[in-house]
Amino acid sequence: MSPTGLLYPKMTVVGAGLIGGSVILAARAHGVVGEVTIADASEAHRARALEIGLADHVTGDLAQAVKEADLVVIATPVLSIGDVAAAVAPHMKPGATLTDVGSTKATIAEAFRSPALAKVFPIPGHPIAGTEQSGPDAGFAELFEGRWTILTPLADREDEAYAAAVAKLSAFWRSFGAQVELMEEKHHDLVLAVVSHLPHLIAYTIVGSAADLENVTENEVIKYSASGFRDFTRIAASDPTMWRDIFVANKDAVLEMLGRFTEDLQAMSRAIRWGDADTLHAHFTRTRAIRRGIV
Ligand code: TYR
Repeated sequence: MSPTGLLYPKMTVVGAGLIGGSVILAARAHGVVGEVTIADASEAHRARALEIGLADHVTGDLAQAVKEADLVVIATPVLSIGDVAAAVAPHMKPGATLTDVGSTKATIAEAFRSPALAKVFPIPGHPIAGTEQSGPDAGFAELFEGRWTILTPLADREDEAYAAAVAKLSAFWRSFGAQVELMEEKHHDLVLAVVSHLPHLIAYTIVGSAADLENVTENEVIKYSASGFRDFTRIAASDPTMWRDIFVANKDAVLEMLGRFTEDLQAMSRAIRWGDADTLHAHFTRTRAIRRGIV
């Protein structure tokens, strides 16, 4: 139990996946929520969530699920978050908080600005945490410990009551070990495009490239993957629907970063072709220093 105390007597999580499940387990473990309801469109997910006792109530009925909630957390793939927000809007209690955990924020902030959400506190959010696993069994209470959660409060809603809702949601994330940062949503999407979306795209691409080779067997790829390939295969095993949605939703920022990356890759290619050892060494020295600044 954390010293924070009960923050939200009733919490509803839409989407019983890795993140939704982890939010529930973490919030329960630290005593910051009371009754927990899960809403999930998948019958299989609902059955499994019930079986493992992930929530007090499990339902497929969104309206019913959010009716009494003090906090609603949308933890579905990015492209469906706006639709879920629109669907729950007329049924939420005035003064309740609505948040999400999506990996992109601009399109979600747009949806959260809907006049239908004027009586609640919509606060887009993104915990920078995860694994390549998915589904109701994938969650664990410690997932957010020592990680960042970025909230992108709506600039046009910054009255006192809204600020208090943001402070409370920040306390919620902090209670189970996350550090919270507030950010403007477009800036968030640009930063995440380079630190998360582009790396995933590279992993998806390189694993595909290796699989397509005619004269290298799949067995060899797997066998020798400790030589750098292994981390790519882990990332490339991430949930396909989740990542499809991220690239559709964050098109502009990803294309901007991909353009820069492609130019830099061309420069590396030139250095290798001309045997420019100094350029290669200088580049690798710089990147090693960056890594050492991180860990
Ligand atoms: N799936 C990533 C990993 O396994 C983690 C992650 C992905 C975190 C997307 C945040 C996010 O938006 O390393």
